[in-house]
Amino acid sequence: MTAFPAMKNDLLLRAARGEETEHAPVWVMRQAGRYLPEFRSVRATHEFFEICRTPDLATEITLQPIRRYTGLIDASIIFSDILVIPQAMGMEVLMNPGPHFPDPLNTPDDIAKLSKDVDVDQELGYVFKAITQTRIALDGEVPLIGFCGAPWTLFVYMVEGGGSKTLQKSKSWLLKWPEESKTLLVRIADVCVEYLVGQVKAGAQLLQIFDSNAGELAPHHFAEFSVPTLQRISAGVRRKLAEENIPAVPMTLFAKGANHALGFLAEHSGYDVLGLDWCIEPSKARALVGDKVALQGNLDPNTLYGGKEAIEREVKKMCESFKVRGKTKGWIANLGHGITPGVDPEDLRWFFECMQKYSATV
Ligand code: 1CP
Repeated sequence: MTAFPAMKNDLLLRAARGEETEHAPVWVMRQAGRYLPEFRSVRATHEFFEICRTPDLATEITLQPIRRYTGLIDASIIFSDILVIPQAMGMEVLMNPGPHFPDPLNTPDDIAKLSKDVDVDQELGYVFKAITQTRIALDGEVPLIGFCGAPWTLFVYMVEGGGSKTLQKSKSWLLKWPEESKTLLVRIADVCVEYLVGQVKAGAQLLQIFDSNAGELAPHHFAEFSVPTLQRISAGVRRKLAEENIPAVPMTLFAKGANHALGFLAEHSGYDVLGLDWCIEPSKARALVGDKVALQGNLDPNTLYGGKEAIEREVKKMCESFKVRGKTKGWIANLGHGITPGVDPEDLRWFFECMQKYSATV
């Protein structure tokens, strides 16, 4: 493995291990994205997946929020998308402006169209290259997060052919063809494992799995169809890293809308950090998970449209609810979902400033 610059700020990694920190490390999902004029300016002349596939561009965009918010932001996340896995499995994915699959999986017979034995180094080596380059360019300023989509969330895109409000096709799959659905979910999970291990080898220091569609499932369907592959990923990544004598990295699971499962996930999912959406009180979430895991989240992203006073008030409230006896411990501050394109970057700066102030351990 490449020797990387020494870390100057490891708050994220300490919080992920459940430790007490001077203040909560903070980053936001989709922090390199359309709300930033410098992102839109690169996007004006480059296609979305062209940026993902060009390490110099992916590095540049990953660094944009780190440069803009130097000293206020505690993590970077590699610029890419969860849909690079369906691409690696042989599916065509367009972004115009949302994701579109011209040839989605209509019935289990279509599983045969997916590539067998995906060679992740060949198919996704461009992400590994971007990670290594970015880790060097960061020069130890903040840790670098790698990520992938959870099998259930990717299954939905592959079957629906894009974003969907009802998930009618994917739910029909689960009900009509439960065994074939599980076969597909496992196929996706095994690519996720190889992909995440490759990201760690390339320099990723924490891994996040996005199960953005978890909350679309009834609790018993989440338990039957999503949880087994989430566990397969955490166990598989840990085993493979150990086999190759590579130190483990913390793993975060963001199962949006699955707060009903927090207690179970803390005990049995194999993740170090659980991401929260904004629909649960932080203190309630902490009571459910005990000290088994660190927590990440969870300000409603729309708070950033409420003006400075509201942002300060909501941040203060969130900090009071996350703190345990005045101390910030095992908490990574974030929004409860991705930042949206209309946010004023100066309002995000104010969010970061308020976070440093109100999350400080007293
Ligand atoms: O045209 C553009 O520039 C598209 C906007 C965009 C961006 C900035 C897309 C298309 N993807 C991304 C980057 C991205 N996506 C990151 C980069 C790192 C970061 O800064 O956070 C990450 C982590 C993702 C993850 C992702 N992509 C998720 C999971 C997180 C979430 O928000 O729930 C999902 C569901 C996607 C799919 C996707 N990609 C892009 C869009 C617009 C969508 C969602 C569309 C939909 O289904 O409604």
